[in-house]
Order: sequence, then C-alpha cells, then structure tokens
Amino acid sequence: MGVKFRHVVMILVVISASMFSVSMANTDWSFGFNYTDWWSRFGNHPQNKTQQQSRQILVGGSEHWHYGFNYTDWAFNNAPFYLNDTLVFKYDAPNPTSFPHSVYMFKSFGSFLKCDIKKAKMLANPTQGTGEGFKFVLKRWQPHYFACGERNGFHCNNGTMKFAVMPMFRPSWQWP
Ligand SMILES: *[C@@H]1O[C@H](CO)[C@@H](O)[C@H](O)[C@H]1NC(C)=O
Ligand SMILES: *[C@@H]1O[C@H](CO)[C@@H](O)[C@H](O)[C@H]1NC(C)=O
Ligand SMILES: *[C@@H]1O[C@H](CO)[C@@H](O)[C@H](O)[C@H]1NC(C)=O
Ligand SMILES: *[C@@H]1O[C@H](CO)[C@@H](O)[C@H](O)[C@H]1NC(C)=O
Ligand SMILES: *[C@@H]1O[C@H](CO)[C@@H](O)[C@H](O)[C@H]1NC(C)=O
Ligand SMILES: [Cu+2]
Repeated sequence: MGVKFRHVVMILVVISASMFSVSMANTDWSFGFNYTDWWSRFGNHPQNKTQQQSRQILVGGSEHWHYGFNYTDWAFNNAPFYLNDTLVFKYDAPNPTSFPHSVYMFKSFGSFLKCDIKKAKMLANPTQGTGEGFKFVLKRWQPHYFACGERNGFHCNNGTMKFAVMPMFRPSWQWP
C-alpha cells in the first residue's frame, strides 16, 4: 500500500515537472540568459571529432631532428602534449654530409640531465628517421625523456638534442 502511494507521488512529480518545462518553453524565465549558448560552451554535448583526435606532432617542426636545435625550448613552446599523441622524429640516414642521429629514451630524470646514454634505451637507430620518420605514441601517463644517442651523449649534451614530455589527459570539453 505504502509502495503504491509513493509511486503515485513520483508520477505526480514527473507530470508536474514536465508541465513546468512546457511552461518554461512558452515563457521566458531566463531573463535574457542564453542557456543553450552556455550549455553548448561547457556541456558535454556532441563534440567536433576532428579536434578530439590524437595528433601527429613533428618533433622540431620544420627543423626536424638535428644537432644544435634547442628541443627543450621546442617542447616548452609546443606543450601541452596529450595521451595518444604521436611524436614523429625525422632525420636523414647516415651520409657523408650530415651527422647520424637516433632516438633514445632515459628511464630517469637524473640520467636525462647528465645525458647518460649508457642508461638509456634505443627506440630508433640512425636509419629509422627516414621517409615517414620514426613514430612514438605517448601511451603512458608519465614523464618521457627523449634524446639523440649519437657520439655517446655528445649530441644530447652539447647538441641540445634532448627534451622531456609529460602527456596530459585530453579534456572532454573545450574552453570558449
Ligand atoms: C542562444 O545561443 C544559441 C547557440 O549559440 C543560438 O543558436 C541561439 O540563437 C541563442 N538564442 C538567443 C535567444 O539568443
Ligand atoms: C571541426 O574542427 C576542425 C578544425 O578546427 C574544422 O576544420 C572542422 O570544420 C570542424 N568540423 C565541424 C563539423 O564543425
Ligand atoms: C634551450 O632553451 C631553454 C628554454 O628556453 C633554455 O633554458 C636553455 O638555456 C636553452 N639551451 C641552450 C643551450 O641554449
Ligand atoms: C588511447 O588509445 C587507446 C587505443 O586506441 C585507447 O584504448 C585509450 O583509451 C586511449 N587513451 C586515451 C587517454 O585517449
Ligand atoms: C660544445 O658546443 C659549444 C658551442 O655550442 C662549443 O663552443 C664547445 O666547444 C663544444 N664542446 C665540445 C666539447 O666540443
Ligand atoms: Cu644527433
């Protein structure tokens, strides 16, 4: 009996709520505030999928991956990076006119600072930067320490071929 009574009350609440929204639609209760506009800015409504897709980022931009370009500076200017973004390293195959390059990853911030290549893992050898380039997907939510491993850390140390990236979670909405 009590259960049925509560059901009746709930139904009445639903009916009066829908009546209220009908009257909302007919009368301007918003006093000029545009709720549609506000919701379209902040609400989690259907998104522009193009903007949601993870990006392919060319490391160094048009400079590609070479000795003497400041990649710390580049990473700072191109932050934030997001999870599932792809970093693309492009560099020439070893040839008589340019230094060979490679892509290494450090496990710790300490070995990154010192360019201790012996403690780094090779991700791409000197021939893997040709054509489409070497691609690395930022899959893990952790700092990533990249460097060129050539000349036992000289390219990393003196050639500034090193940078760190901390991928972020992509927000599900956009600021206006
Ligand atoms: C409210 O904003 C929406 C989306 O920007 C727009 O389409 C609509 O015309 C606006 N309504 C009024 C009353 O300004
Ligand atoms: C989504 O955003 C991209 C880039 O900002 C734009 O080129 C495209 O036209 C947008 N698509 C829609 C359906 O709004
Ligand atoms: C590279 O850029 C960073 C950030 O702008 C700066 O702190 C650093 O001194 C630069 N390194 C070199 C070798 O110029
Ligand atoms: C990244 O991509 C993988 C597989 O495509 C997906 O399962 C995962 O949820 C994505 N992560 C984020 C944070 O978008
Ligand atoms: C490191 O680079 C600087 C210029 O950026 C140069 O003056 C110096 O001689 C280089 N160090 C070595 C060991 O070659
Ligand atoms: Cu190099």
